[in-house]
Amino acid sequence: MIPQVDAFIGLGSNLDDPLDQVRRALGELAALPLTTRVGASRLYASRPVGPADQPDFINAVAHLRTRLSPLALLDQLQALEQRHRRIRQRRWGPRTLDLDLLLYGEERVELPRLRVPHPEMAKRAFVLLPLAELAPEWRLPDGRSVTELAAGMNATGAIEVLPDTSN
Ligand code: A4P
Ligand code: MG
Repeated sequence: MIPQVDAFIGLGSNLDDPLDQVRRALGELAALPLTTRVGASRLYASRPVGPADQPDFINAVAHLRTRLSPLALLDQLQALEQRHRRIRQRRWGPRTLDLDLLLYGEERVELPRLRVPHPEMAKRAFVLLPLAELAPEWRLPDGRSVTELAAGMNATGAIEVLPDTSN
């Protein structure tokens, strides 16, 4: 059996009640097989990266410990996206739920279906800010610190933490 591995998932939504999409998805991640959810960031509202003519996003990051392999975890994430009736349209366009496998332990994966670390993560405030909140001591496989990457983001006005009204 695969030993437990720390995995970080980026959640994003900008359609069909994004707050609800992300909150539900955080619960669904906690229920994945062979997996426990050990943490979740606060929710962040962010301006779209990529095409600007789309609604703002809600983003968050979840910290899992899992015995699923990277591809088995991706299968589970894609099944969850389908359950949220995600309609795939244009690249970087609006979506009801996007689940990205950001980090899987210290592993690198380079497959047609899966690249880990997520190739865009080090450039994206909507990933780095919630990730640094959740796991400030974490490093990418190349040694870069999550906290230092987040501190290097100039995202003033583009992303903000939402007040916690969920519970
Ligand atoms: N894939 C490869 N690596 C991974 C990975 N690490 N995690 C493959 C998840 N999937 C991965 O993804 C296309 C294919 O990537 C999948 O079939 C999977 O096998 P997709 O989710 O179907 O397509 P996409 O999301 O439209 O494209 P992409 O490049 O994944 O977009 P991103 O990077 O997910 O970005 N702005 C804000 N503020 N907040 C956002 O959340 N999100 C995006 C989408 C753009 N702008 C945003 C946000
Ligand atoms: Mg994606």
